[in-house]
Amino acid sequence: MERFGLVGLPNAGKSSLYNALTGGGALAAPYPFATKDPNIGVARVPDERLDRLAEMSASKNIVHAAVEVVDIGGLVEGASKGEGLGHRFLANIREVDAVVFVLRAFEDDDVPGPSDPIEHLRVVELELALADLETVEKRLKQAERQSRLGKGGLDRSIGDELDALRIAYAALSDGRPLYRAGISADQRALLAPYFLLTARRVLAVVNVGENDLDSIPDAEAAIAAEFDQTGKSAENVSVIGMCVQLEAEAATITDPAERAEMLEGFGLGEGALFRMVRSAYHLLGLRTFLTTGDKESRAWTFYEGSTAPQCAGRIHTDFQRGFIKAEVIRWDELLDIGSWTKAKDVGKIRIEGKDYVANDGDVMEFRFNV
Ligand SMILES: Nc1nc2c(ncn2[C@@H]2O[C@H](COP(=O)(O)OP(=O)(O)OP(=O)(O)O)[C@@H](O)[C@H]2O)c(=O)[nH]1
Ligand SMILES: [Mg+2]
Repeated sequence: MERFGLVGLPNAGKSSLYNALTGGGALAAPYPFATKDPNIGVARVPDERLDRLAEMSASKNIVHAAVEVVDIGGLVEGASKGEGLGHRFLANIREVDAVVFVLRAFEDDDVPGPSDPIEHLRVVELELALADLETVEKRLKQAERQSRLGKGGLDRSIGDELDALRIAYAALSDGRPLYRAGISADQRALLAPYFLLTARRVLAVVNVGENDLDSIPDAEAAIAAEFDQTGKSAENVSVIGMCVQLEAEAATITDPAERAEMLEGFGLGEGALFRMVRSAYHLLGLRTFLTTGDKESRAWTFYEGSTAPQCAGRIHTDFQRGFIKAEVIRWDELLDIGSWTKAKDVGKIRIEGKDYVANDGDVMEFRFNV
């Protein structure tokens, strides 16, 4: 399962957000380093398409897609040199697929620490960039030595890697993280073995106070502008503002109607948690296909660009190995028609072969033999 790590300064609201996302009971407390060992939980990816298909099929069981969320301890200035939870903290980040920055914008006299989200962002970016700089510097020296030893018969792959390392080094020396350094996908792949902290995609959550809900759009814009100074971050970064405290309170209400009423009362619509999980999911290149029947309706995760057999493999490796064909229809088309059998009768189910590239929202059935 894909993993998101929550990263930020102490008291930013990471554990509160973790609890809201996973229904977990992590300690959220108004003192720094309340979290020492990471909390790991599972967040459901809400999906209205799935709910509606399940209703159509009168499914007994509904299974949502899910992601893993890791609540990591707070980071402080000097973390790259071992301050605070330092190295332990950095090791926890290396294990996640995408990073969620939690940036505090709420003011509360009972909760120590700065409440300027830009200050939070600067400290977090600088510490992660410094940690990466150390890794890249070491590897760069090594690679330069290797390429000198290679003399005339310079190994091509080392040459490409050297280029990537030099670009990374230049950006990191400026304190600029790699997600906004304009690194190409090929260069990123060459740097992958070094598990760099800033080479992954970032979703920034700006945690706004419960009395400042009107300021959410401005807070989002300010952080987005900060990220975009170089104009090179667009596809790697996204920003979402919310009041974590209110979202967390709403998340504890189990009755959906009551929860909706509370969020509505604050003018928060469906709430920001759902939007946050969906945008994190999307940012990672994750997409969903669906299966539906009277026993079960289910959302399955696949990577953007996957073919029909690769999607089949998400269900079972046998399905991929013995893949013959996929029967496919878009979720909303199926819903309009009203049932799979009817859709088949009117010839609306497409037959797709092994080269078919799946789309987000496809409903699929696979034919295979083993
Ligand atoms: N007023 C207010 N308080 C909040 C908000 N979000 C979190 N808090 C409070 O801030 C304190 C710190 O929150 P945590 O979720 O423990 O913060 P953390 O980022 O996990 O902190 P560390 O684990 O120490 O790094 C708790 O007392 C929360 O109740 C908010 O939106 N408004
Ligand atoms: Mg915490």
